[in-house]
Amino acid sequence: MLLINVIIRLSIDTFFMCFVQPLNAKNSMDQNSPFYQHVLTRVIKHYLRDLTNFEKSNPAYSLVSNLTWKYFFKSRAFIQSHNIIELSQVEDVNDSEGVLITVSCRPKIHDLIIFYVPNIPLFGSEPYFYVEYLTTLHSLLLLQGFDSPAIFINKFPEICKESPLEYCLKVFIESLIKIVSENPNSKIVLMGDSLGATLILNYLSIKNNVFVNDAFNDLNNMIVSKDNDLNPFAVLLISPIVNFSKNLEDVRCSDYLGQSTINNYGSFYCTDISKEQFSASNWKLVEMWNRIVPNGGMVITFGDEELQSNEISEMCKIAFETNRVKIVKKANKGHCWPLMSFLTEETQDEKEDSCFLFAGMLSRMVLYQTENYRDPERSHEPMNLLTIDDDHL
Ligand SMILES: *[C@@H]1O[C@H](CO)[C@@H](O)[C@H](O)[C@H]1NC(C)=O
Ligand SMILES: *[C@@H]1O[C@H](CO)[C@@H](O)[C@H](O)[C@H]1NC(C)=O
Ligand SMILES: CC(=O)N[C@H]1CO[C@H](CO)[C@@H](O)[C@@H]1O
Repeated sequence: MLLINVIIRLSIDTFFMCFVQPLNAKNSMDQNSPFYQHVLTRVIKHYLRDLTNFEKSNPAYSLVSNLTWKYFFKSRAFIQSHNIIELSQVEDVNDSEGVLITVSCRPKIHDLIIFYVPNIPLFGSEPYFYVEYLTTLHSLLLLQGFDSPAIFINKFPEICKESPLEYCLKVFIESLIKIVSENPNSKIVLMGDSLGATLILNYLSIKNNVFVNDAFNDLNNMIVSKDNDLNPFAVLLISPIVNFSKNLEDVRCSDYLGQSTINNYGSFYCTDISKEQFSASNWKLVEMWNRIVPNGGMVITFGDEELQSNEISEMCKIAFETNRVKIVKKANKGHCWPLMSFLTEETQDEKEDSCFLFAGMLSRMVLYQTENYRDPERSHEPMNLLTIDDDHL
């Protein structure tokens, strides 16, 4: 029923936009994307006003509901005869709550585990949104030479949608401790989008004592009291939100994530938005980033049309000086472009482009550090998936 609502909504919006907004008047982001993307961003923008009201009876709920995405995933996988994803298997896990993607026919010892932190206010409690995208990435990791990669999507309780950073971090750290202690020899990569990416940055700054702050001491004790090394090997961030300062004038931005949504995020996520530890765009010292960026490196990707594009650029310039950060700035794209492209591009190649890119980067960052790859009996050599001629960016 909810799904039908959205479909009706989508078609009404499409109908209106065909009249109200002629194609040649679209902004550069929409001109360079399929029409679907134009429609989807308009619908998301409309519903983001309801952000804190995603009750199950709200039609907007079906946009995020894991039931919707589970159904989409199953039917699309069937239509495509499980093409390339046939080796990846998806299961719900109960002890550290979330969804786990693994390989059915490979050893239980994972050489690589991607710990995915969802965009908490939207999809934190509905992890199925990410399953299709991450399953595609997972199968490409297999082709890139990983022996038994796994991807864990962390599920956050509903209450986290409107909880401060500290509470979300607690959920995150509890799951991370479980994953790390169950897989002591795996290389852990933290990956997240939007507010999830922000949470990862905040986590790394607290873990590495970048700020001295009483409120964080409890969390720090929790991290330190465990024997496990909870520093990830590497990090991959998609469009982190880096500035929570309120801007009262409504900045004009063609992207779906606008200032009012960020104000909204900030009002529950930050106990005090003026404090510098919440907004990574205020972290101006290379010394800070030297502590934050893990040894294996950090990839930061964003679109040049998103609201905080300049702030992320400036932040990246400082982080770049650590020599361990790679920046991927995509032209004519908005907030979380890999996911938006995946949902709306028409050809399979274009949809999966970001998965190819990320799988290639992860293999360059991590593969040589895994034992299986160096072992003559167990190694799977990478296939060269990226060709120089393809224009990936
Ligand atoms: C997880 O919990 C659900 C319902 O509580 C149950 O049906 C399922 O068997 C459990 N899965 C595992 C692996 O324990
Ligand atoms: C953060 O946003 C505020 C309001 O838009 C702006 O005044 C400030 O310069 C921004 N901070 C940085 C570091 O870009
Ligand atoms: C993994 C997960 O969160 N599953 C939930 C998806 O949504 C349905 C309906 O809301 C729940 O019953 C599942 O537990």
